[in-house]
Amino acid sequence: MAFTLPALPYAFNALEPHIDAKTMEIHHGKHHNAYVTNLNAAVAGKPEENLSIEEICKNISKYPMAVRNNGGGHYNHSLFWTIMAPNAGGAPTGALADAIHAAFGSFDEFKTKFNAAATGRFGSGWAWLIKDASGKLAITSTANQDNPLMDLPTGQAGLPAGQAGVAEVKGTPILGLDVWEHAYYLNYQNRRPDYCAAFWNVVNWNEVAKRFA
Ligand code: MN3
Repeated sequence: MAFTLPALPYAFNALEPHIDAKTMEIHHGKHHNAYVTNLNAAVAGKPEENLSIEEICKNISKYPMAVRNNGGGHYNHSLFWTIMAPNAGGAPTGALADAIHAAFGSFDEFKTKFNAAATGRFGSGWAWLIKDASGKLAITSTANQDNPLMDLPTGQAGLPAGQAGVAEVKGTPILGLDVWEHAYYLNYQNRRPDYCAAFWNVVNWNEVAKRFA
């Protein structure tokens, strides 16, 4: 098996009451697991089965949609589990806090803009905090399982009809929020803004700072 499902670094119920145990169990064990299984099937016997998932994302334009969808799903969820933790939340400190203030004015302003990206993403997708090539922070969002690492055109340009573009801004994700309904529907139903607000209580800023560094 080229790719494996990473173990969840905490118990299914560890993020309650913000994210419920049943959602975590299904999200990790069924949804993420399916991306891994389908990614392995899509790369079986091909050179890309020996690449890292980051390398695959950075060259995603070379691969079929099954690799884009399931490879993106594997990368995105692998990041998502680590940037959350029990007894977390609060505000970042140090160099990351400075960079957030420099880019967005204040931590509250950053959260407002990130929540706007998360709630404004129509249908399924992700909101991201990314570090761009110059080291600056930016907020963006992507549809489906795309992510800002992917070497695809911005907007709709150059893509086959019916395929959404990827992030308007490219860079390395350091924080991501899954806004697919499977991430919140059991507990929040249609109330995506409530889920986005609750997310701040479980953000693992130590891990985000490590990815920023
Ligand atoms: Mn998901």
